[in-house]
Amino acid sequence: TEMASVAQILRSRFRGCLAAAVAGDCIGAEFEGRCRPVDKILGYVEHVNKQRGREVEFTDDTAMARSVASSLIECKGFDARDMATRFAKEYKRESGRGYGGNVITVFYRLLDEGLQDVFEPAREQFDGRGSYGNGGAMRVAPVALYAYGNVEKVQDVAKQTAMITHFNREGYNGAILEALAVHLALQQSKDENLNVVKFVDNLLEKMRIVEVNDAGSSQSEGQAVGQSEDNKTGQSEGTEGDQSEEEKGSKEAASSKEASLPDQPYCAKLEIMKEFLQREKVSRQEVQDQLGNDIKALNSVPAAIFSFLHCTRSVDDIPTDNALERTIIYAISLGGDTDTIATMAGAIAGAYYGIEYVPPPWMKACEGANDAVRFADQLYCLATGETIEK
Ligand code: R7I
Ligand code: MG
Ligand code: MG
Ligand code: MG
Repeated sequence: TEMASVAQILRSRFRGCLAAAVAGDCIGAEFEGRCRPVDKILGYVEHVNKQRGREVEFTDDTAMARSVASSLIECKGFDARDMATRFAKEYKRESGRGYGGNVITVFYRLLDEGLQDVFEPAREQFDGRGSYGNGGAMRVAPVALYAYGNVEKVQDVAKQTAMITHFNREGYNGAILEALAVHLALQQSKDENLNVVKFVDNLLEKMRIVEVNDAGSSQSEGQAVGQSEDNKTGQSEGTEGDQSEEEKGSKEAASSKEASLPDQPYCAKLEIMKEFLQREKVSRQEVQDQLGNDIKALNSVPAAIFSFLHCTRSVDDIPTDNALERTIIYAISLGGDTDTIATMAGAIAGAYYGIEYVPPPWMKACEGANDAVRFADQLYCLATGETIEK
């Protein structure tokens, strides 16, 4: 029936989201921290396609996404303490998955059973500024599935799950943006070509509210949480007193510009992305320079979203008709934090194209790909209240 087919498509998209996220992490891991010509990546994909077992291993990105998924499933909802404990225990079980350099300090503290506030260790990272790394965003896809159909819940739970390790606004807002992109991808009809500019406009509309609401709320200026307002004001008055009128004027101009852009850094990146998408050609160099490709959430979530949108069309040097495959290869070809950019791009692409687009050889080669399908089915049941007969 019609209804059954709508349900089947949605279920395929849930599966595609988590399976492509795993594939992006596994395949992208080979190139993390490097920037290789696209030929080398295509060659590596050929190699992956010939594997018969589960040789291509996942990294921390998938390890943590699995904890997010299993916590939501087991608790039938978000439980910060349970999720935090899963992160920490998983790290203790397999610490060699390539975790971020500082997040492991949080894990050790989370293992302490006397800990009162699960968010405290993350809050104290980097002298009270919290981590701006992409660790909150890289693992967030299961949240968008769990909260399917409720955009407020998507944003709220994305933020909470990120804050267990990433208290910096760039860290958790990156998780919100990635979750919104997955959410939006799940909702898009595939009957007509995706309007990529409208997709970005949708994200901009949501992120404006997110970024305006917590601008200056905490760590945006590198200010330690807890530093008193008096102290801040005192400092700025002291400096301005010594300046000439001319210097003062240019400083005011600079700070009013800063108020509109750096307070909304994700919106600024989305505006650049929109401009890129309206152009005939965009070089990888421009994407790297302007959107970024590193471990900062701000310099990787936009690159992942762009990879998905850019690859809805053919890409000259990536000769595949499969747009999901193209997305992951393109994301990796941006270099830098390749496993993470590819896992985030994969999650969005998978949510749009569905599991049928994840190449079967990848499902076979990538460690954790089948588990991802199982998690997706369980999240589907949780989100829709439907049951899947096995
Ligand atoms: O964000 P996180 O979980 O790392 C994820 C990355 C992904 O690429 C994974 O694939 C894995 O390779 O690691 O881990 P964090 O330790 O919170 O952040 C990662 C790194 O970002 C830290 O080790 C720091 O080098 C840097 N960093 C900061 N540096 C200075 N000041 C994050 N926040 C700050 C900061 O506030
Ligand atoms: Mg990793
Ligand atoms: Mg790493
Ligand atoms: Mg990485």
